[in-house]
Amino acid sequence: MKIGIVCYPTFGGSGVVATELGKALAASGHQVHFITYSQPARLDFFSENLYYHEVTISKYPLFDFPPYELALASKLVDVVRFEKLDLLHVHYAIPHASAAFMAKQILATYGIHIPVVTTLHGTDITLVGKDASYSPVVTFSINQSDGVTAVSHNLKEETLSYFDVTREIRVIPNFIDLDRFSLKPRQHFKQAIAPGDERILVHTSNFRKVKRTTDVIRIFKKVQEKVPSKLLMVGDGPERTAAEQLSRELGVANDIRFLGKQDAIEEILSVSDLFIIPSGSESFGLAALEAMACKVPVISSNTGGLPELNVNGVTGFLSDVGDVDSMANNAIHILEDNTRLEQFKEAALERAKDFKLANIMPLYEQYYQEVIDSVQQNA
Ligand code: GMT
Repeated sequence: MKIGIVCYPTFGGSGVVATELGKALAASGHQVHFITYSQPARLDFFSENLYYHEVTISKYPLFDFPPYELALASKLVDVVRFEKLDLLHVHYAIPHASAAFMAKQILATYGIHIPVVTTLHGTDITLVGKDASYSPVVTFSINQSDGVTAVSHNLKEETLSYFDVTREIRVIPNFIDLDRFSLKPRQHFKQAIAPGDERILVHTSNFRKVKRTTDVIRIFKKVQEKVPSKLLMVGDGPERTAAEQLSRELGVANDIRFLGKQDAIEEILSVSDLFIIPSGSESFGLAALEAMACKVPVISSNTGGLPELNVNGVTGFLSDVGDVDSMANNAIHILEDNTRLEQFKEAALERAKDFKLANIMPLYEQYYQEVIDSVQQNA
């Protein structure tokens, strides 16, 4: 198949899923065309089946707000026509699904009926999408897509409850490349972080409010009172300053390392004992899956799609959003006993295997074919 992929090219979860999916599809023989405003972060090598088309936006002085959606729609028309694509797969509804709709209408005037699949990732529905300033467009463009996927059953239900969606939504969860995300021997790094053989807790995110990064610091403070430990905070974003400030106020700053944005997350996860993700909302929790693939159990909130990944009492524990005491007690329960910690680590890896790339990519391929067949029948 010749597949066009539209995504945010930055480090966010939706861009990572889109890029990894495109790379895997290309490796299995499909021709994949990425169409974005800059080179996706993880698209950093040459492959004969991978193409990149940059969307350039005119900076005409009249435009206080350059119309990215129009530039994207024009680029989609161009790439579909000249590369003869079979399907467009857009990740994150805003503004990709509506740009794809516009491109689809224009292409129809050339007699081309391009199937469009939209994947909903979470904040495009739970935060931004349901905002009144976007919701009519989000509803319309979901319904006008030829296929719609959501990354968890919970996100599917949320979408159906927020929007008047008539289109069937297929659940295809996030996936993990176990070749990249696996436990690597990094004893020297572990020794440098925890010279007294302390336990290592880790949190990775974009430090947005929804991630509740200050809860991570509060949980760590309580854990540290019972189990000698260190905390690695990976990523950057608006809440980082508040988290750093709180760690000073609570007197735990010397045991926390803020590492900023890191590419080789798997190296950091490889030295970690416990992953903390207390999010206020999380459609799937790709960061938790990455941790589990590196044998790191998960302390999470019980919101969104997290219960579909983290098995309570087996791969980690689930608590109500904001229940820092429960999360800390669960973390202590796992960390205070070597045998128990090892059981949780093994179980985390076993669960992660359910989401391995080889299991999930065929679900997309099969869905693409269904959507292409149905568009052809109706053309
Ligand atoms: O987590 C973020 O804020 C980034 C966000 C994104 O759209 O890039 O991630 C969302 O999509 C990921 C991939 O499908 C999911 O694993 C994340 O759970 C989801 N984030 C939220 O729902 C907050």
